[in-house]
Amino acid sequence: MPNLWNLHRRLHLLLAVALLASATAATAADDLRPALLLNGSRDASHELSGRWTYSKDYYRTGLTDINGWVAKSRMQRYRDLDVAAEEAKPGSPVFFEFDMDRGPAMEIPGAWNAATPELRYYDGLMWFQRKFNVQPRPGERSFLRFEAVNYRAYVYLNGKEIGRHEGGFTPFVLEVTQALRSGDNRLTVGVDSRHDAQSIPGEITDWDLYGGITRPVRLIHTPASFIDDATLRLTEAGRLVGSAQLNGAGAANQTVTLNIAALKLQVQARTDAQGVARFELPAPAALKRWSPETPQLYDVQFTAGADTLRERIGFRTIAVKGDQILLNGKPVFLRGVSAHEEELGPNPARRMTESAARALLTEVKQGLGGNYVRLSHYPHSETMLRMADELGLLVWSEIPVYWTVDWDNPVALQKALRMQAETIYRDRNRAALVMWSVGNETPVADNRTRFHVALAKSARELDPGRLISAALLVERQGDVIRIADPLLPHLDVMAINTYAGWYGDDKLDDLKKLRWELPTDKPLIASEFGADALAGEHDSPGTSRAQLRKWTEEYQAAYYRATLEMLHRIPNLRGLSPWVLKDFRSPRREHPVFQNGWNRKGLLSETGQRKAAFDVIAEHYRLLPR
Ligand code: GCB
Repeated sequence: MPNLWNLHRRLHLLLAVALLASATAATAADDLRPALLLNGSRDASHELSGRWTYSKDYYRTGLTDINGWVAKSRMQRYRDLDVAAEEAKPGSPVFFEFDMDRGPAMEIPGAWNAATPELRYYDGLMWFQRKFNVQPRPGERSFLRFEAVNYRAYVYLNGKEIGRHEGGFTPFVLEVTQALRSGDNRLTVGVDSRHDAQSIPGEITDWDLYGGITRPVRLIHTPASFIDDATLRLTEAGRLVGSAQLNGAGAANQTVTLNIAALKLQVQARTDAQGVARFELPAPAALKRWSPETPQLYDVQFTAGADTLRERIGFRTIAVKGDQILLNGKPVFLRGVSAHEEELGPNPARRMTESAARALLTEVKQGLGGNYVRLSHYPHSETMLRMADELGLLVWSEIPVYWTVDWDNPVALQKALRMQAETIYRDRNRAALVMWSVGNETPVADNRTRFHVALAKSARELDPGRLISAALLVERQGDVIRIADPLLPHLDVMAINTYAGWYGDDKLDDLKKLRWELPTDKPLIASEFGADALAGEHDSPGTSRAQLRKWTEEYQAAYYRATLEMLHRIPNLRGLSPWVLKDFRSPRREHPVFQNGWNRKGLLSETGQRKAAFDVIAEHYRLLPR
């Protein structure tokens, strides 16, 4: 028999290589820009927060029937109909196995996992419905902007499908001008939280599932032609460079006015055939640069015809020179901490309100005396980024290319590239954001390196003003630790995660012996190091370091003292982000006494109680030379 299997494999491989080539080619193209952004604040926008009804759909029968056929009409949760009224009709032949109007309700935005105990570990498809009443004005266009739906979204308005999105942490915009009714409207969203081998992230992480509509949903009205997005940044050469993208039939050959009232700056530019107006001008002498010490933001206004887009933008430069990170031309040491997107409290729902973001970042800024936060392991909410801008905290941001991804799969690469582009277009006006990370702890291999290199290249192309990093795995031989990673030449800043003294057999006293033999031609950040402690769990006073027990606050504090001492022997160490600010939910963590579903490496407990290690870090940052 001919070796059909081999032939099949070879064809498959050829196809994969071809697809990979086309996916990588796409990195160079403008087509990574989402078709619609609707960034910035706008007057004509309504938040659709509040109570949404929901219906679980574990077998996905509202989406497809067996064999992938279209779902049975009695299962289609998105139908635009009053089920109760239909059922009340005498002799009606129809019957339904759902009723979105009479279903239970939960607060949106917010993950379902925190809504009821029954939904704590629900992982699958869930339908949501929100009714609203609007009177759109003639001639205007209408859009729905979702800040985040985890992980896949199927959106229907008044019974019509209007779009889909994959990726749990980035915004998407759908035009609803045609589907919207004057008066009552029925918005239905199917949310599928399930991950698979091709999703980003994959199936296993170390954080909560947090399915649902986790960030705000807005209905936005615009004139027929409008400013979809605008950006402005300070270059190293001291110039303000930016652009505005118009959308609509009248987008070409339009005047766009850029105005910064506080700087008495007003300039105009005309859009090209694609609706893009470009600005470049010397920065005014009066411009005050943004920094953690002086987080100066300006009200920047872009106007085109009847439309105005407002942004709060800070101006600063960030660069690497030799083994230094330079902020506004001066060396900076990043005194930080890593954080998940999870609010303080006993039952977080990843509902990052302004006050929740302020509470967390104030602990970083005031509590720890920090100037930096690693927002891990996925793009955090827009609220968080704006809060970092306002409070003055430098930010590392990353997409969840974490542990393991289907490296050889061009579709997975394309997803990651899109996700990264969606994040860059969303956040490129945030002065706080200085660094994109292209991966976290991914085992070195050719296919994985190719994947990361494609991400690094794309980030540089889309956003030339920021630094590129990745949290790398290290190699250990005896007491010597090295990085042997071909990704290094593609990074501006190296970053390493280390848990010696927590995972593995090292005692805290052993950390003294460890030798870090790392390249010294670039800055290095210790992007993670940490140990678990249950707040309130103590060793008896006077216990020697060698006798401390894991899980106690004393062990965690001693771990940090020993690790900080070790890390400061690395000559090009330029930043620290211990793992992690706060205890966070993780289904991986089920020690029945100390964890119960929580990763306990927080410097704070889940409710915000400071552990002894918090003071160790705060004291360390206070003593570091500025
Ligand atoms: C890591 C991961 C992080 C985990 C952490 C831990 O290396 O990057 O996501 O939560 O270790 O607690 O083990």
